[in-house]
Amino acid sequence: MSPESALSPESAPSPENALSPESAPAELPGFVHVYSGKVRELYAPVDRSTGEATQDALLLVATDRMSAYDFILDSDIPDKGKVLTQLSLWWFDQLADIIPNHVISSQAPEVPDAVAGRAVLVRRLDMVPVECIGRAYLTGSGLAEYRETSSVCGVPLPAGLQDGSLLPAPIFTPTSKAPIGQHDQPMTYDEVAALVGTPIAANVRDLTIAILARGNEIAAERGILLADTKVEFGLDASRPDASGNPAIVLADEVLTPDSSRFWPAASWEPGRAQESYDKQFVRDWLTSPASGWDRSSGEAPPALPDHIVEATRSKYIEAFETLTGRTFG
Ligand code: Q0N
Repeated sequence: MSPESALSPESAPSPENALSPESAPAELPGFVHVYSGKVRELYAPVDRSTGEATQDALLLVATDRMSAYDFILDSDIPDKGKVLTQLSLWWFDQLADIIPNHVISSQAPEVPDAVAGRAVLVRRLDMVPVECIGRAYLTGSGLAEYRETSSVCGVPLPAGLQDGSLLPAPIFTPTSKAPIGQHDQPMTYDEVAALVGTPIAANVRDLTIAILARGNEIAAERGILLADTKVEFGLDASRPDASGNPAIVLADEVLTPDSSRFWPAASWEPGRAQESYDKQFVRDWLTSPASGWDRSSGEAPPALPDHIVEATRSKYIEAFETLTGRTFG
């Protein structure tokens, strides 16, 4: 997927952004909106001399939206966009010796004041069309696939693993990107290699596992387990590597609670669903009688009460402060 084909201006909506958020994305002077994700928005800077959208950079803006049970909730979580952006920036630094990243600037003047703290100007890359997932522990869709096939994305696993089990070694379980509202499809490593070529496939596989391993080393010092993570890579033709091939660059966000499962190490116990660091209050309330919501109804969940919003905001800040050792804000 080329940057040109991946992103079309808002005036010509793609099937993805035709389905996306109920509310129109905010107008940002000097930028044109190009894409809405579930919780993030992409804008292209407008060149001041030509009035055209710039081809080499994008503004990645994190909103305060939250998803649970495959729904975007009606209630925003205040500061969530800032917390996740600042956490991602911190991880990019921790990973800098493993892989270069797409960040150009996280500050004014490149980042407008209206989205300060929750936006980054990034290099526009030719995205590798694969969601690169690394798993250190078994849960979620990986567990479901294991129970049906004894393997995940073509990787055979030993018998007897439970929800939350530590895997014998971290595994690469890529998926193909599906439009919003559809589920991503599991792929084997061989399918990735057929799609992008063996050199890039082997590189993104090894990089995904290395990012997961570094993430777990750092998280372990803070009493946190990193069960799994999704990363996205792009190619930067303007930065050829030693062999003259485009450099592989880490894009998107990295090692945030939206892209990864963080579990408190102290309460880890295979054989049951683990406590989710960030979404547990929301899930518990939505599935409690208090919400009046029936998950199997297909109906959208109700707005969250203020105390659940506040408890969730505190968990996101706690995750940031525990992992980074910094104070948020
Ligand atoms: C890009 N996505 C999918 C926004 C991010 N550096 C880049 N260059 C070109 N394209 C992209 C990036 C980045 N990052 C990535 N779409 C375009 C990831 N989305 C998910 C929704 O929020």
